[in-house]
Amino acid sequence: MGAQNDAGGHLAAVLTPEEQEGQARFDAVIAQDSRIEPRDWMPEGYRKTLTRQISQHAHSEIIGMQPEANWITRAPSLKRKAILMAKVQDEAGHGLYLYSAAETLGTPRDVLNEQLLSGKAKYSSIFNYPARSWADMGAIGWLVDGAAIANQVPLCRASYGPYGRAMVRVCKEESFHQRQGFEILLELAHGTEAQKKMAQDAINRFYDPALMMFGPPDSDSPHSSQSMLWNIKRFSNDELRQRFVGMIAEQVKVLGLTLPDPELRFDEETGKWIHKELDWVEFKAVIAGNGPCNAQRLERRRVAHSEGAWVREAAAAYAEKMARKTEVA
Ligand code: BYC
Repeated sequence: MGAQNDAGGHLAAVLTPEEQEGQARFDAVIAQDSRIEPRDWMPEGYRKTLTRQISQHAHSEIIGMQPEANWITRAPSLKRKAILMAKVQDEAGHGLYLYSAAETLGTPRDVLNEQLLSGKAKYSSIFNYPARSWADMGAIGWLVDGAAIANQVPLCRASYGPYGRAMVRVCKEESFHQRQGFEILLELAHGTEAQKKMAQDAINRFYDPALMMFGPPDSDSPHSSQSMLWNIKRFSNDELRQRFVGMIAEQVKVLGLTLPDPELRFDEETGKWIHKELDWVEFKAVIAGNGPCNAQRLERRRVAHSEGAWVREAAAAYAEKMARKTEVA
């Protein structure tokens, strides 16, 4: 690809004939709402956007293991402990599918990992809030995994094949996660007064951060419109946020608890749910690295990575040995 000045004097990319052919094929695949695969030609912007989104998503799964892993040893029963361990392991698995999907776009996993450890890469804002009580395991499952499902089900139809396919399995597992979170809250809500209070307190603290998971308002979302044209995102951040609010507004009634949102209502005229204004200054601070737990989460990840060095070395040595064996044979 070369570059030349366009009519406005800006530097515009000039495509070679092969790239023009690739672009035409790419446009046709997107117009047919079909899938782009790793071997296909794709515009650099598409590759970059997907690498960014998928790797941020992978990092979120890996960092997202921490708030819950901290509660494994404090789970109130053996059954709860086994369920929580399985959930945290699922999240590790999601991270692996997603790093694999991101790698098919050409950036190796150790580069992506380095971006996370150096603090350069983003991961979901939600994981920079502390998990203070057992009820938070319920609120995380119900609200955080619930928001994740609302966001990720449309991603199963993302135009990039490896991402869409990874999302199918992730969503199935997230559904189980949400149900277990809801069930924790249900049990607490029907327990003692203190347990009910603990469940309500967890919902009060996680409601706003869970709504922020959908990203900034549409008016302040630089990537949304292009990602929607490329059939990566199917709905805007605000659209998914209000849908999610509608779901939990009904579910919270079953719990006999409330959402901390006096403005919450269904607007008959627009057919949309209206929720309170969120604190976007706080959101920006959290994604810039200044949330309550950002430093702690990254430090824990760095320690875990360095403690796992021997596993990577052993795996690399084994792979090398096997490769030599094949050469000799
Ligand atoms: N937190 O133009 P926008 C899980 C960034 S894990 C942090 O709207 P986009 C789970 C955004 O990256 C759930 N950063 O961007 C795991 C961009 O920054 P850059 C994770 C955020 O990409 C364990 C800038 O703000 N889910 O489920 O079109 C236990 C402008 O935003 C956030 C995913 O990753 C945020 N909340 O839309 C339990 C889903 N929001 O790159 C559960 C896949 C925005 O320009 N990702 N930013 O520096 C997506 O669907 C989209 O990337 C987003 C944002 C909707 C998140």
